[in-house]
Amino acid sequence: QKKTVLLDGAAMGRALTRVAHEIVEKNKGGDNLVLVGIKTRGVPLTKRLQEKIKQIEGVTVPTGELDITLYRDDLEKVTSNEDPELKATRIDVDLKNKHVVLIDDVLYTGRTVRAAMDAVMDIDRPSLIQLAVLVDRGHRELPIRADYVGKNIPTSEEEIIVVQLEEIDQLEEVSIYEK
Ligand code: 3GP
Ligand code: 5GP
Ligand code: MG
Repeated sequence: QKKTVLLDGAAMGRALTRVAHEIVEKNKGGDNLVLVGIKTRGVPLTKRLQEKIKQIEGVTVPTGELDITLYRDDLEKVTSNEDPELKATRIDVDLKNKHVVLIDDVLYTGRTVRAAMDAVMDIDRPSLIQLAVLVDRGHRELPIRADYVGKNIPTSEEEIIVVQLEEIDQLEEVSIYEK
């Protein structure tokens, strides 16, 4: 198993700072925004973007979280028959007519994001839904793209992107593994 580090902590921080700037630019400030993290690692990423947006705009944008997991937690077979399903939602803020930014660590087939959009639409009708991801690894199976990307990392189906965040993994690093 060969491992290559793609982003260290400093590079990750810079990418997230850029994404925070892009989010406030595209949404003309932070007033209409709600950030929604997809568990697990989308949640700390959401907190970090909230903090950066506060530094840029001086507003604390509301956040929420969604827990969407594969029905079969078989990582080898993500592209198989089963679709991801919603396990839990914690969104205490009003989404009506808001700009909702979904936040996840890795975008792959797009099926998780599709489930996340369904969950958000079930709660209320935002005026806009956008997507921010730390890594886009390609291989979409649905017409879904990210509005904000930390880093595009073209992968083969056999490779795995490992995202490690201080809050969960006591380490800051994005790396790629060849199986
Ligand atoms: P996350 O919950 O922080 O997103 O799916 C459980 C964890 O396994 C995920 O953490 C994700 O980072 C990691 N993972 C690594 N490779 C894959 C993959 O190919 N598919 C899925 N669903 N998760 C993967
Ligand atoms: P999708 O539904 O787009 O296929 O996959 C997105 C979800 O699966 C993300 O929440 C992400 O955590 C996880 N995922 C898919 N591929 C990878 C990968 O290569 N590395 C990591 N860390 N997570 C992945
Ligand atoms: Mg994830």
